[in-house]
Amino acid sequence: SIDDFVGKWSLISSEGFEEYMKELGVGVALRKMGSMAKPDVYISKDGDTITIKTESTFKSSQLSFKLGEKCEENTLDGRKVQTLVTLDGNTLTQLQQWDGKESTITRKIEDGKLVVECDMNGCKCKRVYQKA
Ligand code: DKA
Repeated sequence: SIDDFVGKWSLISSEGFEEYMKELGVGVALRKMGSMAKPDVYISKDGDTITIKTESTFKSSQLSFKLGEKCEENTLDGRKVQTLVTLDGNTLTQLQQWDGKESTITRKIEDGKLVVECDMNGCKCKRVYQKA
């Protein structure tokens, strides 16, 4: 359930993030900072509203949404996207759409860790967070 995701999470590993950011169209300076950042992700729930807050030393972002309801998201790299988050089984899927493009971010709990997988045009990255 969504309750499994609630908590503070710290990044412990990251694979392919640089390539994913490149595919998103993120510029070189921001990619450099993005690659070095070790963000903390706070996931909380208030009624049926879920909030995912990402905090790093260089940039932070916050997204609040209800499952199955489209909302507008301002991403860390400055995209303004339409976002739809759904929960299928134990996988939280975030679909971002903008300018005729799309990217998905899935999150699941595996062995007590938060596993985040991002995909843009088949360019995938995997980031693992542990409970802080
Ligand atoms: C994560 O939560 C992945 C978040 C993806 C952010 C994409 C843009 C970052 C640009 C600095 O670990």
